[in-house]
This record gives sequence, structure tokens and C-alpha cells, in this order.
Amino acid sequence: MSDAPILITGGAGFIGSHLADALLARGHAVRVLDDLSTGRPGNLPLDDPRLELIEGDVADPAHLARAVAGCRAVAHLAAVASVQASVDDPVGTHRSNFLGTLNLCEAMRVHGVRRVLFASSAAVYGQNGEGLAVDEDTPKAPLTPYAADKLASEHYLDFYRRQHGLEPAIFRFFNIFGPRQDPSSPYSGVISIFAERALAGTPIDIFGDGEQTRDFVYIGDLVGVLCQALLRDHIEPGPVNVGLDRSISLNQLLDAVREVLGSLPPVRHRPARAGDIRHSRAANRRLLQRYDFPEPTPLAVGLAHLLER
Ligand code: NAD
Ligand code: UD2
Repeated sequence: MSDAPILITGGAGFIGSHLADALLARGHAVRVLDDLSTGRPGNLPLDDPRLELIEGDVADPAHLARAVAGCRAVAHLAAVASVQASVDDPVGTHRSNFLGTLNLCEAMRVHGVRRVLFASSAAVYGQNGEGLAVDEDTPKAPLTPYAADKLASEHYLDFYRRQHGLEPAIFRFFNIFGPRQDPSSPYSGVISIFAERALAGTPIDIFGDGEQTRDFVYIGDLVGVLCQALLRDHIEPGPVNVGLDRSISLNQLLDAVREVLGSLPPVRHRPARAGDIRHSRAANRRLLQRYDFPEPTPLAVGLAHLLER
């Protein structure tokens, strides 16, 4: 096994830190580049000698050159994950969410690193009025700067594949949840917010009627696929949806939280968020064909991991 590290940009964050744990557990050295804007060093096993944490910005080519040199593969997870932040500050978030990807492509070309896993998003599809499952060929309709930066990143990664031999494994994550997803922002993942409020007994806010649906994936079911994409000899080009082809409404989510906890704090209904996606559901045939995806963790079991007192 090569002792060259695998680089995880954004590795101090929710998904990145779970991926770091999984790679270390499989015996690989891990290097993390993270500006700690939302990620935390405490998410990582800093006492593990095979882990290196570099505090830096993917929008800075010098930081990326330092991080990419000598790596065997890259998981590119660094981004401002808040859709709202991209609406409020499109130029600032563009630096991280697009320029960061382009800088990485250049750094990988210069240093001869070919495999890159990229965290794209279901946001590239835009609205899904009827709630039918969308497959990877569904027309793209990015509604926000966040979604546009993800789609543009996909196109640049494909250019570097055709022109410079890069090997991008592009995943369009739907709604990933699990421990370490930061609930502190009003734009954090809904499950992390609901879990924190339910445990604290503080009121839960539903933006809209609660009939909006999402395709939730437990982080423990995702990390194995990410490791396969980084480590297997060959990968096929083209984006892959990451979802269960199962959409759950927020009202159903609340029922599941009540089931696990036995009670719920007060639930308040607020106006729906501008630009909110009404329905989201992943057709996941390509995921199941290309990767060994585990039997999905039942929602109640995933929630129980979050709601452990
Ligand atoms: P997160 O905020 O926990 O992780 C993002 C990490 O990137 C953080 O550690 C943050 O400090 C770091 N970061 C941000 N800007 C940076 C910069 N300029 N330079 C270096 N580091 C920077 O969020 P997450 O949920 O773990 O998301 C990881 C990736 O997956 C993101 O690209 C996000 O867009 C994507 N994604 C997540 C979901 C989900 O459901 N969680 C859905 C779709 C896509
Ligand atoms: C998620 C990602 C985003 C993007 C998108 C792609 C996160 C935090 N966001 O956005 O990065 O990839 O997926 O589809 O991972 N809600 C409430 N009450 C709350 C919080 C949320 O009702 O306290 C609603 C919210 O209005 C929305 C739903 O819950 O209708 C899900 O919100 P979210 O931010 O968890 O996820 P989403 O799909 O908007």
C-alpha cells in the first residue's frame, strides 16, 4: 500500500472528517487542507501520526500546491456549503466554491496527481416540481450561485479529464446527515438542527407546510463509497447521484424524531424560504451499478446516533 497521503480539502468538516476516519481505519495516510471557516480541528484524530492538518484556503494556489504535492489522490470537499451564503455573497463564495476547484485542477496537473473525488450537489438540478426521482441526465437548472459554482466545477473537472488526464469521480450529494454536522447556523442541515432543538427542548421551526421532501443519506452509508472512488484502480467518468431514491417529508422526519425521543418540543411554522426546493429524490441506479453501496441505515437508526443523550 502506498504511504503517499490522500488529501481531503474541507477535511475538518462534517463529511470530510468522517472520510478521514474511514481512510485512516483502512491504513492510509491523510492530509487535510481546511480554512476552519466551518470545520473544526476537534472533528479530527489529531493525535494520529498518519494525519496531517494544514490550515489554508483552496482559493490560494500556494496553499494548494503545498497540500497537493506528493499526494496519491484528492477528495475535494472544501466549499461554503450554505446555499443562502452564496445568495448573500456570490463573489466571496465563488472564490471557495469555484476558484478553489480550478486552483485544485491546476495544482493536480502540475504535480501529476490524477484521481479527484468532487462533492457536487443535487442543487444542480434546481426545482423538482413533481417529486419524481431525477437521474444524472436530467436537465440542469442551477437556481443559486452555489448550484452554479458546483455545476461549473463539474464542467472544469471534465475539461481537465479530457485535456490533462485527470480522473474525476463526481458525486451529486442529496441530503447527507449524521454526527458532526454543525447545527449552529440557521442554514445547517435540517436534521442536525431538528436533533439539537429536540434534545434541548427548544422550539423547532418548519419553513413552510412541512410537506417538502428530501432524500436523506446517513453519513455512515456514504464514506465506504467515497473510499472506493479514491482507491480503486479505474473509475468511470460522469456524475453519480448519491441518494436512496426515497423522499421523506419534514413532517415524516418529525414523526421519526418523536418516535426515537418519545416527545417533541413545540413546532412553529414559518414562511417558506425563498428559492427552497420543494421536492428532492435521487434516481440512484448508477450509484448501485458502479459502487458497493451498503443496505441503507434506516432513518430511525441514523437519527438515534444523533439523539443519543
Ligand atoms: P462542512 O461545512 O462541514 O464542510 C466544508 C469544509 O470546507 C469545512 O471544514 C470548511 O471549513 C471548509 N472550507 C470552506 N471553505 C474553504 C476554503 N476556501 N478553503 C479551505 N477549506 C474551506 O459541510 P459538509 O456538509 O461536510 O460539505 C462537504 C461538501 O459536500 C461541500 O462541498 C458541500 O457543498 C457538499 N455537499 C454537502 C451536502 C450535505 O448534505 N451535507 C449536500 C450536497 C453537497
Ligand atoms: C442541501 C444542502 C445544500 C445543497 C442542497 C442541494 C446542507 C446544509 N444544505 O440544502 O448545500 O447541497 O442540499 O439540494 O447540506 N428547514 C426547516 N427548518 C429548519 C431548517 C431547514 O424547515 O430549521 C427546511 C428547509 O427550508 C428545506 C429543508 O428543511 O426545505 C431542507 O433544508 P437543508 O438546508 O437541510 O437542505 P437543502 O436541501 O435546502
